[in-house]
Amino acid sequence: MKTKNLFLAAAFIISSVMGVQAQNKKEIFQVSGNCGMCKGRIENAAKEAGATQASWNADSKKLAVTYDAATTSLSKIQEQVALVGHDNAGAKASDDVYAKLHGCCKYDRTAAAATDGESCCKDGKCKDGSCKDTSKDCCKNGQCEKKGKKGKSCCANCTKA
Ligand SMILES: [Cu+2]
Repeated sequence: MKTKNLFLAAAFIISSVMGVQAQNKKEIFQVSGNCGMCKGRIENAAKEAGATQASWNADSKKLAVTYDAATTSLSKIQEQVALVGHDNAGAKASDDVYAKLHGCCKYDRTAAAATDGESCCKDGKCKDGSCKDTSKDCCKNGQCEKKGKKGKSCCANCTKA
């Protein structure tokens, strides 16, 4: 009896360890959008593509996803998010789908273009003239951020270069 219990305990521990190793990956990437409706749409699309967790932040425009790399991939998630109308770091929505988005969801595509690394940042700094607020001189993931202050991107105020 004791041996059996020990065996069960060992089996349980081994299976939990293997469970943790179910190739769970966490990624954060940029997704264009505006409002709560966008949030629901983006997160649903990510889950439809196999993400176990998806959380989009309307301020930072960042989508955090958790997924099992054995069943889906980052690009699958990004393509699904684009399929429902939201440009993102890995895929671009078609003009048709974008045109059908609710009025409040029609994010500024020119501003989104300005948040990519090339148009907004150069050598880790905001390009001259690309950001109105030149005190925000750090670039991270293609977005300008104020030095030492995490979060809010000043790319929202970017003027197209
Ligand atoms: Cu919206």
